[in-house]
Amino acid sequence: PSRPRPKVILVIGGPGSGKGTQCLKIAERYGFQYVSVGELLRKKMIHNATSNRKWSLIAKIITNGELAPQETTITEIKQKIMKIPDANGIVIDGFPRDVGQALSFEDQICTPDLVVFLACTNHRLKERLQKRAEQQGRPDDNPKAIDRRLTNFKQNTIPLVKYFQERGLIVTLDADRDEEEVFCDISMTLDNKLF
Ligand code: UP5
Ligand code: MG
Repeated sequence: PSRPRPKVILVIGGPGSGKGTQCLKIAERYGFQYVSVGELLRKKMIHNATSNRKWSLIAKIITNGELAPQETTITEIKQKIMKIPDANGIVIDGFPRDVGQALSFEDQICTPDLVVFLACTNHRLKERLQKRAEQQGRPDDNPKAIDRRLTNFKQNTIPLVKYFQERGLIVTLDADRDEEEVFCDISMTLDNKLF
């Protein structure tokens, strides 16, 4: 008999809500494979922006804090997931960004087992991103792009969360708190809902 397919967890939330931080903790605790969609796109754009017109355009889009085209994003995720050999689970960081992407993911890949929404106040998001910008300097951690990312997030999230709520797939957690407190809630949720 073939192995059951790996569990698929999507982690969504505003820029700076702690998606990357918490997804790495999930991957470590549960032995899941970690896929960051933002990182996937950033790597690809850095690699291809000078030689490829499509990717040079996408590099501009991302650096401005806008969303990359849906089909490209889904294709990248699909390719990445197919390369993962055997996994108990896959935790996907920062996807989907809107209802269209959610529909397309289900259509082309699978229905997620759980969606975790890291809910944060705008004030906290800005504070964390500003702090990170001083330390690391991601290309899209500039004031203008941060504003675009926050605006896009606000516009798209309510419908997206509602969509997953109607299907009983989403858990919303207060992500304004310390990393450890947030992770404590996440692991309780995963233990309850997945195992
Ligand atoms: N930090 C984290 N948790 C904390 C806590 N509880 N208390 C205090 N500090 C905390 O955390 C951000 C910072 O806060 C860090 O310094 C951390 O130490 C601290 P992080 O875990 O990095 O938060 P995260 O939610 O991952 O923030 P990120 O900036 O990565 O979110 P974005 O959504 O902006 O970034 P992402 O990489 O997902 O997407 C980037 C871009 O890619 C998008 O804008 C878009 O252009 C493109 N994209 C698409 O087009 N389509 C996609 O599907 C996905 C991305
Ligand atoms: Mg991140």
